[in-house]
Amino acid sequence: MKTIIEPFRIKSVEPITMSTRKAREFYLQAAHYNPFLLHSKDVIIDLLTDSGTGAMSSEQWAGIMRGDESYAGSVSFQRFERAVKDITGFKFVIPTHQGRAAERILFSIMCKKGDVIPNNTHFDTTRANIEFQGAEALDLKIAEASKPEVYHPFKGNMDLEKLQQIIKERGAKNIPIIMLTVTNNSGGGQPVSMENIRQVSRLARKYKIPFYLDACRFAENAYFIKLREEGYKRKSVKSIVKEMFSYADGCTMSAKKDGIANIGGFLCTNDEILAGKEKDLLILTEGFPTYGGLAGRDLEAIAIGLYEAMEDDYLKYRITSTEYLGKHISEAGVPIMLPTGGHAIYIDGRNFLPHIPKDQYPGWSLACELYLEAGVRSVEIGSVMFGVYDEKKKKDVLLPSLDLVRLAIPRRTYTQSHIDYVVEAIINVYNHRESVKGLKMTYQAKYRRHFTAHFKHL
Ligand code: P61
Repeated sequence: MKTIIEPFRIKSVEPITMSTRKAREFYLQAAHYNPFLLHSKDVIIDLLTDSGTGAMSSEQWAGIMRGDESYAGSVSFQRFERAVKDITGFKFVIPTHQGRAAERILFSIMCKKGDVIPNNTHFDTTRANIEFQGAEALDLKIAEASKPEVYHPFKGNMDLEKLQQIIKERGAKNIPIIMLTVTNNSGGGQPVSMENIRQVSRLARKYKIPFYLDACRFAENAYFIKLREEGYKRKSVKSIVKEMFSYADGCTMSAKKDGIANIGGFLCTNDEILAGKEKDLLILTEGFPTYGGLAGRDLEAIAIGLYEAMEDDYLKYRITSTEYLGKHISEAGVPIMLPTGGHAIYIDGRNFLPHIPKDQYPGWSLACELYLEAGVRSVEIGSVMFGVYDEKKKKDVLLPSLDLVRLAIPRRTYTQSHIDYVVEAIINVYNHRESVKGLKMTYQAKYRRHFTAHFKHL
């Protein structure tokens, strides 16, 4: 059969409230043209994030009922720990309420002012937690990753020459950790090859620098290795995952992604002394080491979700459905980051709306228009999110090189017809793109302005 179907039946449904364009014009105006400020009930298809928005399976819901809520020594923790150890092979497992809590604990202990931490591309919470310690977060992606139109099977790879150079320039003693984000979220959900993981690990070991994976989308990364890397076609995803983790000394994880849970995360290490320090800090802010800020029921859902995320049929459907969206819009002429990644499609906003100058936020304008057209919520990753505003000059003085619009696909949540609806919406907007207007920012907060900024149409 050529048709790839969702490998599940639907047992419980969550209604979507349909709306008219006129109603959406009212909602968006009330939200000051900021999709983050919309009420979720006013959104038809929500592609803001794939984080914590997945649908749990009947097995996970059964696990929720089994959750042992004991303060200490919970059976649910034992199940969770067993699953994480089995999948990753790490010796010590520390539960956290989500990924950034794992990052905060790790970096508070491992890094100090003046240190540098290389990654393919740091995710924004990772960068923020490193910078909070006074250290430097350095992105060392390969050159192809900055060219949306260029095909490369593993655009998430780290540039090994640059890594070697940084180690020489800065000295291994000032590099407390080397990280790889799998898949590379900021670069479009692009995978990292096993060969690259192996090489980065080899360099890290040579200089005795601990090597960590930001493992949020480990299963999707493993599936790309199976599809695209020589020698892995016949291997199971579970064995590929095991090999990926075997090259690392630890990992941070947001279980809201490939844990297919609504909340949760963890931090792993093979270093007993480090694990002890991490547990001490965990107790201070997250909770006792057998729950780490989570309920026993969450630990159960994660323990089950981590295995479900590695199932072949699920991954085939997941990666194909993301690719399907990318293929259909790019065939209609819509400029996107290629090849399509695991969890999201990134539209090149500046190329989509070339008549809108950079300082009128073409990516943000496109995200707004997509909402008005069909109630589809996406997120701008560009000038509003990363632009640098000068208080004195009263304008943005630094804008990023791309204005991307991310359509992140929640796991097991939407069906083929939902994706077809999104394709139609994007193509409709593309067909009337000349009429889309730019925006002026009328209010911005000092930090992380995209979450609360206000805009008006020009
Ligand atoms: C996302 F706009 N990602 O992609 P936590 N590492 C990586 C992530 O993708 C990630 C985290 C660590 C989100 C959620 C998100 O400003 C934002 O469990 C590769 O969210 O703490 C999260 O994991 C952090 C979106 C987070 C944002 C912060 O949509």
